[in-house]
Amino acid sequence: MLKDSDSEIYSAMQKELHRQKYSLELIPSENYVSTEVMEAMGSWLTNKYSEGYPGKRYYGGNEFIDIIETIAIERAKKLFKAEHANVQPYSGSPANQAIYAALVPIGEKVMGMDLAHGGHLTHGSPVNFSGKWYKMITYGVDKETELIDYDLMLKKAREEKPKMIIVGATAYPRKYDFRRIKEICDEVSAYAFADIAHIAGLCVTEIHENPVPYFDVVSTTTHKTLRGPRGAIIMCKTQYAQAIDKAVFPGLQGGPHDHTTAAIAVALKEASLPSFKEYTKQIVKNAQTLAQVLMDYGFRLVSGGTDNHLLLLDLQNKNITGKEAQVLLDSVSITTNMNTIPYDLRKPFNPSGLRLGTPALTSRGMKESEMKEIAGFIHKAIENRNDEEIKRKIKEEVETLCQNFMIY
Ligand code: DSN
Repeated sequence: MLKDSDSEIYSAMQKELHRQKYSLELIPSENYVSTEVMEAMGSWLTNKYSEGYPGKRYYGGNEFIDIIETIAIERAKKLFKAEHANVQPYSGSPANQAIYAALVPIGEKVMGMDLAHGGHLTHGSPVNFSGKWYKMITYGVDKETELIDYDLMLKKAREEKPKMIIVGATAYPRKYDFRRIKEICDEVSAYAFADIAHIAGLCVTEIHENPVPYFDVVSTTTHKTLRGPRGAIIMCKTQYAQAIDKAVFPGLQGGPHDHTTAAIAVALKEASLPSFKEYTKQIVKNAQTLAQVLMDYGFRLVSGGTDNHLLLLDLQNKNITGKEAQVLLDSVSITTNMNTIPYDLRKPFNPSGLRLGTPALTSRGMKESEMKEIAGFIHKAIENRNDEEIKRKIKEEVETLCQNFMIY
């Protein structure tokens, strides 16, 4: 047993389990997977090498891995209505890198959402491969509405003629107009690429539109609203299937992580059940309740609310930075993450914003009344940030709430 053979790792794992059980997990990109997903993940499948694809491997002994990967592919295709699916990318960034590698020669122009407006590192940040290897054109949100400025996107696309346009973000609380983006891509003959990592669970349950059937290529991680293991899937039109598969293996990766593939398959089955639709509906109801009550307490939300699983607080009127708020909330067992807000005057390591999300709390079974209570904890902690006694009481109340919605 690990407990006996490696007490250092065992002890840290137990402490992390305790933290996950007794804190309120509000990071929008995190979730709690089912014990069945963990059973597949923590299994002997980690022992196998399977370079290649089902039926075409470079190692013997893959007859059962082929069954598992084929099931994962078929489930992804059915759930997302995809013509082709590749379930091998190790995570979201490698998946996105494979898409660039498959479709756009290095040095060409690609358009993505500005990181400072909610985009992802791989959508063109200068410190990432995307910004280093490609000529990145950015679009962002309008300063007043804080919604994506599609007119500016069209104008820039006409002027710059990028080879690919990426839609998707890590801190955008609103729906995307996928149809409009596809029209812009078509007008300038750019590949339409949607990175739906954050909202995949909402797309498969049609709470948000699913772009997979008509976009050229779509990537998603599997561990956010989709509630699977850490991993990724690329889906594309049949005409790009060979290029995408070659870019993943042998282009960028070696052997797939077969234990992850099995866990993805398990999560995809769970996501096809009617209960998953109820779950994703509740994620959004919870986010909207949290948003409304925080606004009632005087918090300013970027774009004035949310359509999805996340909210972005602008803390400037609360006289606290994102980093200070994150540390403060950590001290009362509420886990969040600091984030820049559009047009932020502060730097990313101590920005003006705080990003909150409801997928993990919703997995615990929490509903609107708990969201109201949690908004109250956040408000009280920020208002009484220097009062140790009040913070101690909030932490106790948080732990009692967690106790009533136990995981694992
Ligand atoms: N790091 C992820 C997030 O937290 O949103 C995006 O990849």
